[in-house]
Amino acid sequence: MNLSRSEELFEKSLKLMPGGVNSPVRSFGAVGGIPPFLARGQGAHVWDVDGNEYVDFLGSWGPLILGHANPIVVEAVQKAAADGTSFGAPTEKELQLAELITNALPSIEMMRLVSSGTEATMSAVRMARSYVGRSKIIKFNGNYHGHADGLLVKAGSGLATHGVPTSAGVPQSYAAETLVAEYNDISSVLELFAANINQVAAIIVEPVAGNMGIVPPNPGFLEALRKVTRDEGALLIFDEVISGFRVGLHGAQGLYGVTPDLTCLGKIIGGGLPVGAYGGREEIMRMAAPLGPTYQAGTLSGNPLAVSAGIACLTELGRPGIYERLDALGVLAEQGVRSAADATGTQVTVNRVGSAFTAFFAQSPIRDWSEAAGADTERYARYFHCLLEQGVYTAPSQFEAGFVSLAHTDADLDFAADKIRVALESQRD
Ligand code: HOZ
Repeated sequence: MNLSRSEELFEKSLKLMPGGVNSPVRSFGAVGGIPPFLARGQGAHVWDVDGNEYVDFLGSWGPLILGHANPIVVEAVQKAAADGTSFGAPTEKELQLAELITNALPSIEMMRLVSSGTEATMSAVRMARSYVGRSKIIKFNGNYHGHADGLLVKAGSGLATHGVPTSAGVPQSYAAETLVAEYNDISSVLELFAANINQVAAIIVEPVAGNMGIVPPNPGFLEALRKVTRDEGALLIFDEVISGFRVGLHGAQGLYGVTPDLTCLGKIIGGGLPVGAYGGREEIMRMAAPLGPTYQAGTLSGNPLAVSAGIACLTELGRPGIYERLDALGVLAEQGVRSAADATGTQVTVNRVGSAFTAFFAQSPIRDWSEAAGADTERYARYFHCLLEQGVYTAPSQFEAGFVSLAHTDADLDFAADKIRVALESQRD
């Protein structure tokens, strides 16, 4: 595969940006080699600057549920741009997007638009602390909630990819406010509450973990979190930045029937442009300035381009049969990996929720971080490169998710299944 132009650009980028990238996992640190510099995307396909074409299962890490350059989204953004790219004042479109979100997720009675998932989780935690009047929060080992200081503790995703449990630069005093439980293990949560009586403001959880690879909640786990937070006077925050509008129109909270106090969103609600949101029970959200004493703001919050893309995307997702189609595509993707694994005698554990999935190089179920961390990352790296060379682009880390979009066709999935078989075959022991 010719990557000469990408190599040239990467070399220059390395001098100007740490790791040559604007977000660590993109540097291919976990899998080695040169990241192709992408030039164009259309539907389920992307092209790099050297003209190589790939079937894309990265989907910009989740937002592109309609595929690349969806014409309805593109038109909405073009129209919005022609009317002005930013006002820093209220617009009707912000209200439209808020209505689409709150209609789909009724637990969100009142909400704020921000510009990223990181802002959403950071602000939701602040709101919870302010409402409950306590400072500690509980998060889960291997759950990632963006890169706000207090949430970068045992945080999965890029940190796990690069073997860093907790980021440097987070003051110990601050990290001490973050208690870490094990995902899918309610007893670890109960122990933390018992050891920190009346100190925990909230639990923040990815209801479907997506940043240690996809790890679904065990039956009863989310319900148990709901119960313990109610019993202990703490709030339950669902970080649905990945799962929101991905695992169903009503998110993981709709899929599993558990209602959080606060929800964080991002990715899909911006249709591929930078948007985040947080919201929940009105009495909690009334803590936000100017109604309450808790500050949060943003010049580009509710940016008209991003909001227009989000409206277009969520409107499409509201059409009948969309999530059935996404699920069917997800099943095909899963089957593709499983049949390739069977054909080659490879041990692979596939976790999938709807159109999000991860193939772990592991022999047993993956239900928490310690099991995910046991997956064979070297094999994953070889598998990843073999796929890339054959024109299949997937996450450059074992600890991230693959995403299928509505733009993927059965032919794309057949193509990928064939290449996956070759990839597994070529790196058999
Ligand atoms: N770790 C992020 C996704 N889980 C990476 C996002 C990016 O590099 O764009």
